[in-house]
Amino acid sequence: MTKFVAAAILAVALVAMPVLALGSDQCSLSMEVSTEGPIFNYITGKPYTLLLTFANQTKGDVTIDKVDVSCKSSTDIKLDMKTAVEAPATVAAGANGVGSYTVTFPDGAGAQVLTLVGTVQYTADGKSQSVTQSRNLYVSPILELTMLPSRLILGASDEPSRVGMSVINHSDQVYKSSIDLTTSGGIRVSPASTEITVEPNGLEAFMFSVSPDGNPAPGHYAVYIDLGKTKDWVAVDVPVNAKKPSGKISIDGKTDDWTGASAVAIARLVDGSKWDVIGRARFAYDDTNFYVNVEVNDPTHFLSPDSKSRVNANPPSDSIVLAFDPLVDGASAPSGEYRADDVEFTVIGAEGGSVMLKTFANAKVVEADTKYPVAFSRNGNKSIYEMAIPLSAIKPMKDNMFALSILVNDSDGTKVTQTEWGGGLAGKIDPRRFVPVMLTK
Ligand SMILES: [Ca+2]
Ligand SMILES: [Ca+2]
Repeated sequence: MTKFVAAAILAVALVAMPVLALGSDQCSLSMEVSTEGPIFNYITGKPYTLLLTFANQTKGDVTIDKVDVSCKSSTDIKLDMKTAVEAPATVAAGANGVGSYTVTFPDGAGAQVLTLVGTVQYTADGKSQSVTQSRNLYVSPILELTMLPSRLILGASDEPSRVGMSVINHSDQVYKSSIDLTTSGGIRVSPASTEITVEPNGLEAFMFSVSPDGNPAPGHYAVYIDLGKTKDWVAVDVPVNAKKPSGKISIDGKTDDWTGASAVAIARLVDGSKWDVIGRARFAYDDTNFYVNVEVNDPTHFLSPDSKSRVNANPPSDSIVLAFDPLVDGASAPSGEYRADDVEFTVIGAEGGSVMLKTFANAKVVEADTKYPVAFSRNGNKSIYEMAIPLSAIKPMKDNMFALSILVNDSDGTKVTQTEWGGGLAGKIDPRRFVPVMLTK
C-alpha cells in the first residue's frame, strides 16, 4: 500500500509540477489487489481485481512490450488470471497506463502467503527495460479449519481423547454441509459425521472424540477430516505401555527375565505391500532404568574389524540405534530435526564386548561410551540386544512419557539393511515419527 500511495502522490506531483519531472527518466509500477472492506486475508475460489499501474516519468512516450503477472508460493499454485482491461500499447510522457486482471486463487491454495509479481517490459528512448513490483497476500481457504490438538496421544491422561475443531467461513454465503470423519483403522471417531451451518464470516466450534478400536498396535494413526473443499487430518498415536517387570531384569544377553513385558514387532515393508517381521523389541522400567530388549533375525552376524570409528565403521557392524524424544515435542519441530532434549544411543552388537554409545545429545552429534549396562548374545540365527538406560538420561520426561524410535542396522559385511520401529532415523532425522512410550503404574 505504501509504495502504491507513494507512486500515486508522485504521479499527482508530476502533473501539478511538471518542472519536477525534469531529470527523472524512470518508469514505475504499482500493483493493487481489490479488497472488500477491512479484510485480513484473501480467500480461494473468489475473483479479485488486480490493477497494474505503469507510470511513465520519462520525457518521451514509451512502448509497452510485455506485461506479466506470476505467483510465487510454497506449493507452486496455478493462478487463474483473465485480462479485464488490456494494458495500452504506448504510454505518453508523464501519463499512467493501467491494465486490470481478474485473478482467482485456486482451491488448495490456502492457507499460505503468496507473492504476486508483476513485470512490465517496455521500450523508452529506443532502449528495452523492465520494471517489477510485488505484493504478499495471505490466502485462506473459504472454510478455514483449526484443530486442537493437532496430535493426540491415546490414553495419555484420564480424560477422554477429544479434539476441538473450529470452522471459519470466509465467504459471504451461509455454508451448510457436513463434516465427515474417517480413520486409518485401529481407532474410532465419534461422531463420524456432523451437519454444520456456518454464517458468512462466522465461526463454529465442534468437538469429536477418538478411542481405540479393539486393541491397536502401538504406532501412528490418523483421523481424516473432510469438509468438501477443505480437508485436513489429525495425527493419533497409540503409545506403548511399558510396565514394571515381575522379577529383576539382568543385563546378560539372556531373555528368560522378560516374560510378560510389552512387546512390539519390528517390520519392514517389502514390495510396497507386505510386512516382513525381522524382530521384536520389549520394554520395561523400574525406579532407576528403562530396559530394552531387541531381538533381530540375522543369519549373518557381522562385526567390523575397523575399530577406529565404531559408529561409522567401514564395513559397518551389526548395530541398533535407540532415539528418544523426552518431551514428545517432535511434532512441533517444523524442520523435523532433533531438538535439544533429544538423545540417541547406538549399540554395537559384539558378544562379550558390546558397547552402547551416546551418539546425539544436547543438540549435537557425539560419540561417547555410556558405561550403561548393555549385553549382546547370539542364539541360533538371532541377535539379542539387552540394555538398561538410566531414566535420568532421558529427562526431562513429560507425564512419565517419552517418544522412542528404534533402527536396526543388519550388516553382512558389505551391505546394510535398515529396518525401523517408529521411524525418522533411517533417512532424514524426524522425531515426529517417534512413538510415545508410557511408563504405566
Ligand atoms: Ca536378561
Ligand atoms: Ca547381520
